[in-house]
Amino acid sequence: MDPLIITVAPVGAELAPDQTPHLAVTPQALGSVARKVRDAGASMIHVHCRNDDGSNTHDVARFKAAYEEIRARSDLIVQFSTGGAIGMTPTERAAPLALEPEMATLTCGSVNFGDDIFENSFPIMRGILSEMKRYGVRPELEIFDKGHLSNAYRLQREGLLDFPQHVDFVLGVPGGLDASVANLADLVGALPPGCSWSVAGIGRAQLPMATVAIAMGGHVRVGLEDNIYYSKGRLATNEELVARVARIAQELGRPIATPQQAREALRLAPVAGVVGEDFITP
Ligand code: KMH
Ligand code: ZN
Repeated sequence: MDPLIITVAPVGAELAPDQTPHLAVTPQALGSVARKVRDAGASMIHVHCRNDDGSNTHDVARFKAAYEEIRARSDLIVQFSTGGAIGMTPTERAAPLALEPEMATLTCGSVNFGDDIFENSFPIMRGILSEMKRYGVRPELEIFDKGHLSNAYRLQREGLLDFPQHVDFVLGVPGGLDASVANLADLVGALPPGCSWSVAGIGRAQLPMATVAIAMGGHVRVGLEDNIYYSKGRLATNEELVARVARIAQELGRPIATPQQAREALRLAPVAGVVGEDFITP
């Protein structure tokens, strides 16, 4: 099977600093996480940023500092969030794309999000996609519900998106599609030919979804954005969550992708100044 791409989502926007001591608040802390998860087997990092007080920000200068810290300490594929946090404007959410990260997320539709609504109307999606095109940023399609795939096909018909793409199924958000093997298999079966996919199971669904994806030939996203526990009542670090996925993959005979291998699999251009490293066995 293809080498496993492990994406880490270490920060997110919903986590409060008093929920875990392991939230990377500063760009320096994010750089340190990048190094540790790289050593544990990650090949991509999904980036949200916080202010020093832990509040959410999509400030371009803060993203630039985070990007530089990650790049200085690792060869990970850097993927910015364009989802941001509930309440951010679409313009705010898209602003860091000007830094030309290799990838960024594109959530393919609105979804209930706990008691809130994560708003991704067609005008919002078109606007974010056009900024991605402008800055040469590759999207990762975030699918929280099956209708989001239909929305992606509509964007394709409008000529704004071409396939194949890399797709991330975010399953188990309260308000989105449940994290079940049947739902995951259904979504994978509905993908256009040639798409690669990963799954991000929320909360306690993270580990079973990751394990199933490894066996199915998909890829995996883990990290504190989606789940803060290693086991019931025991808080996790990002590197522990990555290392566990890498160990399970090794037991199942699935090799782990280095960032360079992941770039090749995702057809991303090599990044000037980024030197590939060998995978370090956890
Ligand atoms: N924080 C959520 C509202 C993304 O990063 O693109 C949106 C989110 C998705 O996390
Ligand atoms: Zn995110």
